[in-house]
Amino acid sequence: MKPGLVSRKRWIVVAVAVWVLLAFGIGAAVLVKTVPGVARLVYGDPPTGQSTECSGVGVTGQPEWIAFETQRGRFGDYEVYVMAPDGSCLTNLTSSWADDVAPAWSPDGRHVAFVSVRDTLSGKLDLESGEIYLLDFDPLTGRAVGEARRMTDSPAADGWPAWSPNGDQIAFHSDRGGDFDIWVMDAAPLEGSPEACDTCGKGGSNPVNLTNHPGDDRFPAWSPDGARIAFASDRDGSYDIWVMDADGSGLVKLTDSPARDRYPIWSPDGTRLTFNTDRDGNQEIYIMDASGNDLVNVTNTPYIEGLADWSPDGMRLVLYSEQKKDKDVYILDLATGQWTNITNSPYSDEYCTWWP
Ligand SMILES: [Ca+2]
Ligand SMILES: [Ca+2]
Ligand SMILES: [Ca+2]
Ligand SMILES: [Ca+2]
Repeated sequence: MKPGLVSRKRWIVVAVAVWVLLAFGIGAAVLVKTVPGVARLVYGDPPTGQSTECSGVGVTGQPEWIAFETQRGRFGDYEVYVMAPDGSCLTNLTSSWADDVAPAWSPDGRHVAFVSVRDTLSGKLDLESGEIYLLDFDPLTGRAVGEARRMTDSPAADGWPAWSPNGDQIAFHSDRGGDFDIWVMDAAPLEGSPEACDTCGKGGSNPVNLTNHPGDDRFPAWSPDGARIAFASDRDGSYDIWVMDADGSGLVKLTDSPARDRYPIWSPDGTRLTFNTDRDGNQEIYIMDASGNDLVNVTNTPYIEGLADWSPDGMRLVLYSEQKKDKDVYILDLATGQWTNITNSPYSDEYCTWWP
């Protein structure tokens, strides 16, 4: 065989190989970009027994959903999941490679605000500063609609979103002022494409610092009538629960304990609050009335309990507890004291919130 022929054949083999590689590479990239199912497999969630027909109907006969953060992402990252109050219809709402945490329902159930570090290098919340994102949700199917879009753009840590009852604003905590304070920003525009939401504004639309105090002010919760915002602050030396009018005036201290009192959440009728405290040696959920009286330890376990949100009828709490090897989400019936583990998973299931 002439040397020239061999080199030409080699050239043809190399050219064909390069073409095949390019074709498959581009094809695969297009598939991943354009086919939602493929994207889910690539970035994806482990099998969860998702149902295709889920109404999420609770005891009220109306749709009810519980959103929570869980460390069951493919890369050991946190995702925001949603489930019906009996633990069925489990669905991954975020499916990102990075940590997605702290979900908050809009009052109409059509949006979930959450905290993510998906636009950072490490994707780990303990290494990066969180931003607040917004995802549309369909309460009739229990599924996310479209892609998440970013609401804040600050080098500071923005977290713990909480909606105003009229859906117009989101309260959050941020250290963008140098230390942690309670801020509010506009929630709108809620509709439109991700491109349209770039006009949401860098740093959120109309951010206002409500506390503006050198103390550590965190974990806002808006009262159901919209008039007040509860939060935790260490301005008197240890974390206590405080409440202020929604414009930042009228500050009142509700608890006074050398322990850490944090994570206040209002009952649906606004007459009571749950909060987390370690005043009894380990973390428990307490309920008090809205003026800070009649404190009751409703968990009273030797285990760690996290924040507790209320069922729509105010008769039960959804909370996370470390009663088993890892954290799970439980329903606690306030009348009977009965606990029901609704995640029962080997993953860390935390930060749960009940809609409506
Ligand atoms: Ca994630
Ligand atoms: Ca502060
Ligand atoms: Ca406990
Ligand atoms: Ca678990």
